Amino acid sequence: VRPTLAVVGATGAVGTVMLQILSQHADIWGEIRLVASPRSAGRKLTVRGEEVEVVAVSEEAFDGVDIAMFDVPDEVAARWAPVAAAKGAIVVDNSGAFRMDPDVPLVVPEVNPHAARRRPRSIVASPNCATLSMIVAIGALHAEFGLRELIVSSYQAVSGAGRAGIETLRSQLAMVAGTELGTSPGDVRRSVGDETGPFPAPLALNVVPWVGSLREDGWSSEEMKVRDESRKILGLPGLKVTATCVRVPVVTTHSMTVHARFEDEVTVDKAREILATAPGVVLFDDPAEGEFPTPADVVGTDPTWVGRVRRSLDDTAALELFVCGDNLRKGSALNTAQIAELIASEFTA
Ligand code: 2RA
Repeated sequence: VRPTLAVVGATGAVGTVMLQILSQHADIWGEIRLVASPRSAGRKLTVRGEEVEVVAVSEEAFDGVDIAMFDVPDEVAARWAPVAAAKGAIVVDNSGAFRMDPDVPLVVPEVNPHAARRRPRSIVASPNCATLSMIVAIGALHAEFGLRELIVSSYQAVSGAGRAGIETLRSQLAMVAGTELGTSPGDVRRSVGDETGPFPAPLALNVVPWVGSLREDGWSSEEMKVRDESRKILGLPGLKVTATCVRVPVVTTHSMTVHARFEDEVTVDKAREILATAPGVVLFDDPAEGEFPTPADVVGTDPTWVGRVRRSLDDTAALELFVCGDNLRKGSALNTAQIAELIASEFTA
């Protein structure tokens, strides 16, 4: 029997991509039920070429559901995922509500698929999009070389902050287009005024070294997520991780520079061989030909793109990389869908 799937949060930026992915992938599902907040109930969305009416989230909405994919704010997942689990569904949650819960596996199917099988709360979590922009490539290198330390800087797209992020960037770009702005102190800030939307500073013609909320000692929530999630996914509780997360004027696709130090000496040739054959990774790396990943080329694709592979000049056990990944696809909807498909395969095994 084909499992019944619920998509909770189907009307959001990520939910929209989730429906696209469900329509593009092999159809393994029975009924697909679309669940959202009461204000979205009644809307009709298309999935698998059929129009489906959105129902309001409620206990009854989970009757008969085998797997429920959640893409909702943390507090909504915290409230409703246990309800869905109590009704017998296995929840795959894209929010941050349960990622660090020791009874909830944090899963990237290319890296730690086995972890999805132990789920005492019937909840499986999908990582944050910043972590997902690099972890598939890093996981492949770790499997071969044994990772010891990560030092990363992210260049994060505005759609990570949802539709409001996209609208804010587009309106700011319109304000600065055709002007001489970006040449004197504070000129862009004055022009943009309070049109900064979800961001603490203007994004147009700028970069903002802040993503998320303030945590202890000046770290951001995003930087702590990259650190904590990388350790949990790779099963390396003592892994040294330093992240600096920066918002950049890109609509969709996160990028990261990565310094990765391993147990022993590594070679670029071996690293390239691993990356060229790793599932979910595309090696695009020929600077002489101007070939390296950029968000403009990667957006809308599924893989993690890797380029600029170099060995550190001062450490033969370390590599430098540049990675790009679509934060709405592999960074959110695709990874969640892949976990759901992985669990669904248990139904048909
Ligand atoms: C962001 N990773 O980019 C966070 C949440 N999606 O805003």
